[in-house]
Amino acid sequence: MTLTILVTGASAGFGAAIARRFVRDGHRVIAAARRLDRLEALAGELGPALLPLQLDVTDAQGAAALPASLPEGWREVDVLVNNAGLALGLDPAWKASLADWETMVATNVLGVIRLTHALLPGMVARNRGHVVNLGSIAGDYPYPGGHIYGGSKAFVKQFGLNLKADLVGTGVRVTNIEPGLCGGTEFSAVRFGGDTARAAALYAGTQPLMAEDVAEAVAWVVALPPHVNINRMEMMPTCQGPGPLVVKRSG
Ligand code: NDP
Ligand code: 8X3
Repeated sequence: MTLTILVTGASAGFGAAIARRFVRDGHRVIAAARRLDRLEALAGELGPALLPLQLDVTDAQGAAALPASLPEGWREVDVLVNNAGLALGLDPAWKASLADWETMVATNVLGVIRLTHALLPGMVARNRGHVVNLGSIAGDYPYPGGHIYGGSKAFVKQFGLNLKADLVGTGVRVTNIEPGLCGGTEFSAVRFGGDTARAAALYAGTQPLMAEDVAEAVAWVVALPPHVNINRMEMMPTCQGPGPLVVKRSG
């Protein structure tokens, strides 16, 4: 069955890989992001099964108007992949920029809830659908400098679990994908304000997850039979693991 899938943040990283994967699997993808030129290049690569859509997920009106603004034949969205998101900075909380904190909340929290609010009623009315959120291990494990980013991803995780509680009895599924260290995307360059050398250093000597690994996970949870719901999927590269708690000793 051909699904209509809306992927936010499809101009780079995971979102572009997820869009590519779904089109190759025979589905139709509405690829949303702010950088329209990137989306049009993706459409040039993937053909008419990909519909570019310029969308800033922090724009409340744009999200609310989204379903009605889609072209005829694209309005019944079967799968929403809430992927657009970002981390800004890695300084300790007391040195962090309030504007950065607010941008992370606007994108990672408000963006997710607005698009979900816009598209969920249609899914419930049709008694089928799937909301796939891009959480993070940062929503599971705290780390220094993670403050609002980790907090936003913990929200995304718990929001998804609470949606699931409401959706019992409907055919609508909800999944939180929680990746760890992942290279080959713009994530760390964005986090470090465009400092690509600092971003590259983070991955030096590692074999991180790649965007295609995350796309594989998203494709798998969506392709499962309709009675199977993966609530959460935490994934790390083999070279990563949790660390010990820290105790600061005097002397
Ligand atoms: P990238 O920076 O490579 O891509 C982020 C995407 O989000 C871009 O397409 C960007 O597009 C889009 N985006 C950002 N802000 C907005 C906005 N206001 N409106 C619409 N789109 C927006 O990051 P990744 O692909 O690595 O990350 C994707 C998701 O996965 C994020 O939610 C991230 O938190 C999460 N994640 C990433 C991990 C990693 O290590 N890379 C690990 C775990 C989770 P544009 O600028 O064109 O709008
Ligand atoms: C991205 C993974 O560990 O940088 O969500 O927070 S991490």
